[in-house]
Amino acid sequence: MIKEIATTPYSDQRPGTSGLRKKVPIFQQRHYVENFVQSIFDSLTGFAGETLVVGGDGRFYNRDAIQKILKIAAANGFGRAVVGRGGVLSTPAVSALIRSLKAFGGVVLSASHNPGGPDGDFGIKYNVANGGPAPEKVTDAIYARTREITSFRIVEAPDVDIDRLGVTQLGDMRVEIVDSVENYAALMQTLFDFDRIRDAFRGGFTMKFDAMSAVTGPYAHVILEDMLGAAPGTVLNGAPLPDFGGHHPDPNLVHAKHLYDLAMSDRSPDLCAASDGDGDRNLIIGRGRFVTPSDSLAVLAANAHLAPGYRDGVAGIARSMPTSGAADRVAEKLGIGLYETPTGWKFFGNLLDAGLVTICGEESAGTGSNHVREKDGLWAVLLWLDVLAARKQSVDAILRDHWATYGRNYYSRHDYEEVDSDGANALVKSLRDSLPSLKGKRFGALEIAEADDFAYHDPVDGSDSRNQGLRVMFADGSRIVYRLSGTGTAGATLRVYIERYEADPAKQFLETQNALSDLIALSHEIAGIERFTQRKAPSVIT
Ligand code: G16
Repeated sequence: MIKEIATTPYSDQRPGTSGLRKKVPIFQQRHYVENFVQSIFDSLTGFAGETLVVGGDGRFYNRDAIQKILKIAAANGFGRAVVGRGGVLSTPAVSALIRSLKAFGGVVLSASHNPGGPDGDFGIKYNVANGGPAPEKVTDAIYARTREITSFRIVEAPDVDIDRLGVTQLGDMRVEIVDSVENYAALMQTLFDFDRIRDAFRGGFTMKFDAMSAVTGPYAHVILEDMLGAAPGTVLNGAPLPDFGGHHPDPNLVHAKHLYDLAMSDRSPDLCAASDGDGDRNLIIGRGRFVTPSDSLAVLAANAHLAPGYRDGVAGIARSMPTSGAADRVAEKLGIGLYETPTGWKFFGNLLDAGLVTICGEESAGTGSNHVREKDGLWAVLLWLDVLAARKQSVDAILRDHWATYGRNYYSRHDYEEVDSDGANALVKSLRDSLPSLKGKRFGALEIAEADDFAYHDPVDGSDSRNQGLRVMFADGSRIVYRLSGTGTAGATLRVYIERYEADPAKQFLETQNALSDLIALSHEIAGIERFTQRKAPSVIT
């Protein structure tokens, strides 16, 4: 039976960089989830009888939210819902399922790399028929709707058993519970040379993959250990836990430091890798060599043709604006397009759909391709594995060769987390106001060539996105970029991205923070970081 239930709007349901992310207790407020989900459906048309994919990273509140979403979807007229067993699907697996089932869209439940648990974070994101995050015009419409919603529609029925594979009926909607891994693993087999990778493992290649007690555990066990023959024990922390074991499932050098330490030790396997809460980010560290996400994008783009799924080459490369320019040099050499977009995977969707780009990446540990419309952590690991197996070289050797060919972009991101929002906003305003006067200013050997507020014009749909990050660009090609995170859930997070290009092979082996030290000092001075945030140093350096 369908019920129409009266509700009152919440004022804080504006989707950020990647859907609505808040602390769990906020989502647990009365009708908070219901309002947002009904607002999603109110912003869409033409889904009567269509298929909706639903799944999340298994974090705390995933199961409760799924029951609500299914009942609201059924009441709103969807014909079929496809749900990963236990409500578990990685973000790229949702994208893959939407595409292979030709579904109308999907709902992804995750707060990505943010901690989980009763006091942790949760999130809801809507993905459209191409498998990617809804574009801004849709998220804007959803937000507008959340501000005026007065009721939602829901089927009154017992909860669906989401742990048993098979089909059940919920009102007029069919609910299919499917294996979380199968469809995704089959897609990976079409892209990579599994025989070649299997041979490498048989020949003694070793790796550790840390699933961080998050969603990629089951995927990695099946693909790396069962299908590719990696030694049992290759996958660490492979059982997904609702609170990620109390850890921060963020595969960076702070939260995956143990992996970094292992890779730098004499016990290092050939490859250390990790993925985040919902499986879309990746960390790649070879024996003795960390690969920055920006370099990883460039190396993968330059070598993708070695994998069967990309043997015809790469049509173009896209990167988010704050991502380093390493990929630009690869695009230049290959004679293909390079697209610079705002932060947020949703901006890659149109470029991928139009066939303008094949590979995309972001400094925030995201890399992906046209196989889905999300970044994809395991995909990046598998492409690295395939390239390593094909070239029969170490990660370090491949990176050195890359820098010798293209030059090295020294790159680091400094995050000031949970700073006071008013202070952070004041910093951005003050810096934005000072942009016109920065051009031509000299700081020692560094001269500011250009300073602006990044704006993006989408070449496919013609839409414009403004205020996407403050760029200070120097005459020698160095850059400092400032922006506020759109994914934090407490206070504000100021991100400062610092980059310097080094063409001289003799100078390509400095420690990164040392290589960037003058720019780092300048990043404080130009924006008055301490004055506005009361912080002398960043909380996370990646
Ligand atoms: C999300 C987005 C990414 C973005 C990242 C960081 O990743 O999908 O496109 O780069 O957030 O965004 P911000 O700098 O605004 O915090 P994820 O892995 O959190 O879904």
